[in-house]
Amino acid sequence: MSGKTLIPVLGDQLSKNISSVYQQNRENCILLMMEVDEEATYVRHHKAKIAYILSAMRHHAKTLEAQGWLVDYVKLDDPDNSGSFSGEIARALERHHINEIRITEAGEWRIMAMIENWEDRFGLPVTVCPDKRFIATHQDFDDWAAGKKQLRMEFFYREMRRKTGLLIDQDGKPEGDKWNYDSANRKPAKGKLSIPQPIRFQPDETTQEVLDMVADRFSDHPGSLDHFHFAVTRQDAEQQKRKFLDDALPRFGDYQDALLSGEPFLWHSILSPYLNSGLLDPLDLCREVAQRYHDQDVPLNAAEGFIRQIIGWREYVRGIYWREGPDYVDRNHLDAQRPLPAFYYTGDTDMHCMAEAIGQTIDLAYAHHIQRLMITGNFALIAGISPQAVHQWYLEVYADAYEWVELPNTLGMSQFADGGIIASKPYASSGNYINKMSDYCQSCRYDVKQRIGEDACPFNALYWDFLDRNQEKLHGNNRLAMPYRTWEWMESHTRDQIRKQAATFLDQLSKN
Ligand code: FAD
Ligand code: DLZ
Ligand code: SF4
Repeated sequence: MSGKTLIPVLGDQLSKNISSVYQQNRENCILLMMEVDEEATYVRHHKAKIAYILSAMRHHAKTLEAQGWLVDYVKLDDPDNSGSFSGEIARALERHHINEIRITEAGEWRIMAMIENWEDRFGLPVTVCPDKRFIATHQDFDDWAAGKKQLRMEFFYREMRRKTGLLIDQDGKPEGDKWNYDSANRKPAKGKLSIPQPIRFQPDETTQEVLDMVADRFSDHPGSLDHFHFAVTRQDAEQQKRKFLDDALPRFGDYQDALLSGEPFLWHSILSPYLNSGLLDPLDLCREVAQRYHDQDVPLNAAEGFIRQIIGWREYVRGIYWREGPDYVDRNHLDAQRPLPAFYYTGDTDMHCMAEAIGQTIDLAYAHHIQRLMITGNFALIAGISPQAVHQWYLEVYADAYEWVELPNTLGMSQFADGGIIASKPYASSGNYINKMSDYCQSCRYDVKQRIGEDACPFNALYWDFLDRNQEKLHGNNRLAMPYRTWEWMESHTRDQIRKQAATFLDQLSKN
């Protein structure tokens, strides 16, 4: 009797036509879905992130079964569960007569290394299929990058616009004659505004079972389950998508960089967990956004701004992740060594901006881009926290975090630890920027206008101290010429006071 094909379907491969399964014969295949301890604990993922992934996996398995696939589903609390993907493949090979393994490439170097072992370990042919959910293949990205001194997202993005035809007019030019409307995307959210709220989905029986199991098994992991709100099925994710397109997209462009107390979502889509695990398709979503523009439902700065995030940034960071290799994670250009302060897990700090961003992260496993970049990321950067510690935190706490997308954003864009492959200058700022873009400073115990003294906003002294500490590596950066000139123009005793202020704060931070 000839054997079957074993197709492991990983937790972020929940797409309708995942390449490993696409056009396979249902009779000849066994789809293996594995809940394993190793994936939940290689870093201590937020409880809600684990619950989201496991519940989405369970719902997806039911859909696949209803379509006639044979699904072998291993639950986390199965007493024989070996705890790892490789261990579960070994067990599945004992249960079934298998003559080959087929899998879509994984989203992490760690898992790819594991898969590369399988042929030797199991003595079976292993086919690794390319992940077709992205617009650029690895080859496309490498071809684009070849020979370039700088890999700027903007130029890659234009290639992706041309490749997809999104917001390209009949003459092959960008809609509105401009590629990028970023400068029209920087309004602070001030004045009377009606902010749309995403749908909060109530847990069904399957989700409740998972929530109970996660609460029980991962009680020492960060985060709360009390506010669990995720869609866990394709239908619900589609519903959330429509809500975003109708209510938030029209103003997404204007307020993309805004920050507001007590408003975790603003005009963002909250769709990243669904895009990254496969419940939503990125290109379909962008086509719908472009259609809304063509139907004159949304302005060009909104449609372009949104599409840029997906076919630009999202594709670009993936390209960088795979191009830079498995040791990208170890880079530390600025040699930052400080441990992550404990308040990153509690939000217990007097810095109101940090308390807001971290507090909602603990509650919701979500923060929007500017909170990640200009609040928690900016603070870690100017305080000299180890980029590896910062990376681990971001990978743990966000429901959308998988290494291919999280690492380049954290280590590259936010911490400048790759020396400028992604960002042309460090995203470092004083309290001034935060005050301009948010209302946070109005209810903070610190004074954003002060640099020195008990009440001075910590971001101020830390910002200048960061530039001072890293002169050797950053002084030659043209984009920092202005701030360095300002620093040099300051009286020498002012500079000393700033250094002292920063040192006292950092000293205190280490004791927390
Ligand atoms: P929206 O603002 O509505 O944007 C729409 C979509 O665009 C997002 O859903 C996402 O798919 C995509 N997108 C936007 N910005 C980026 C970007 N810089 N890189 C990749 N995709 C982008 N995004 C993740 O998906 N996973 C991560 O682990 C992650 N870690 C990050 C860590 C740091 C330090 C920073 C600065 C950014 C990180 N991002 C990450 C990017 C971005 O912050 C999130 O994609 C976004 O906040 C998700 O919320 P949203 O769906 O409401 O996004
Ligand atoms: C993140 C995660 C978690 C917490 N648990 C599982 C799991 O039990 N089973 C599974 O297939 N996937 C899980 N994942 C997602 C994987 O870590 C992800 O598929 C890999 O990191 C590849 O990107
Ligand atoms: Fe943050 Fe400083 Fe503003 Fe306080 S004053 S909210 S610490 S930027």
